[in-house]
Amino acid sequence: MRILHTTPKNDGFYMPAEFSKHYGCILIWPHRRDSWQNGAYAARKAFAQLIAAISKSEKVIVCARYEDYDSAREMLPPEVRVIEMSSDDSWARDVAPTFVTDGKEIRGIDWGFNAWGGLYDGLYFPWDKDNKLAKKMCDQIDKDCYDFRDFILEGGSIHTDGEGTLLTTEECLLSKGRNPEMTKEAIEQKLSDTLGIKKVIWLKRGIYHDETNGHIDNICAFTAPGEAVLAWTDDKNDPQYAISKGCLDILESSTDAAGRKITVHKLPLPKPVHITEEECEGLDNMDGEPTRTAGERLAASYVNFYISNGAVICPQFGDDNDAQAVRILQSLFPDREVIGIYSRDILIGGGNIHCITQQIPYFER
Ligand code: KQY
Repeated sequence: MRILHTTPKNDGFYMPAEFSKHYGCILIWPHRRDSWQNGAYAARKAFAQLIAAISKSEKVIVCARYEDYDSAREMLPPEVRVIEMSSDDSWARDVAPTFVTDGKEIRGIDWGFNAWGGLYDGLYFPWDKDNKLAKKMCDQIDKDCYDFRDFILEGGSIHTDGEGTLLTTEECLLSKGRNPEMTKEAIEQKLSDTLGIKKVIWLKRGIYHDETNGHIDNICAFTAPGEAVLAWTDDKNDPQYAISKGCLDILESSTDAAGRKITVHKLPLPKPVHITEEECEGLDNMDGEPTRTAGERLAASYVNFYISNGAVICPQFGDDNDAQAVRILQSLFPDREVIGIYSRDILIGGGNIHCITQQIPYFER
């Protein structure tokens, strides 16, 4: 594996859309006691269900720590590859490589990772194992790796249409804990050099109370070039209403890199989800860091789905809107089966299905 110090754009590489063909998907077996209840047992069951669904149509690689290897191997289907890899937590979207392609070959990008805000407002310390995972994964799958460790970026903070447009939020990419020395224009230039982006659509904020500083992948996602889903509530008393309305106004007045207007499909939110006392009791304190507080609102959203080659796998919360979310996604992805997975035990960790997956695009060589 080569570590590259050139730019993907100059080398003719760009980030493809998640809905283009994949080679496979990377996940990390959950283990962190302050993220996942009861020694991560419930979360592991939800991860295993998701992994079984993804592995029906693409390869799956699961990273497991030395001490969790047997658990992963026993709970996962035989066709899933389990590799030993250290990590601080289990958010493959944010710590695994972002892949770029020239249409034939793929290469990884190793961004800097600082646990969503470093010492300013990061979510745990230390994060050094997570920060090494992307490069190690490129080595595992024998793909060259671009070194952009001087730029803090998580995969969950960007969505692309594969045709030069990138969606993100100001709340996240302009946050003080990421790249405070960079202007908005300098960040756009970095996204152009690294991902081949020609147009950035900046939404203001992500889902209310999302601890990632408003990752885009919980509020808005491309479903096709020129088409996006947006997390939506009609409840004007919910603080989410003004956030989603602000996003809608920006999306409806934007054009993409190809000059197209964007068709926005509203994806209803579940009713607000709050963590219970009992769930909090299942979380263990680590290194004196606070865990969650009973009654805290969790950032539940159906937008946090994963698009595999054969399916769209969508979070479910036991809410009246679960079926409606599946129906809307099915109408937008007629060639894939939309599968709902009950994911409250993933949500308790602070993210959802998209946050724990990272696609590896298809490659010829
Ligand atoms: O949503 C994500 N991409 C990551 C969430 C991290 C939560 C840590 N508790």
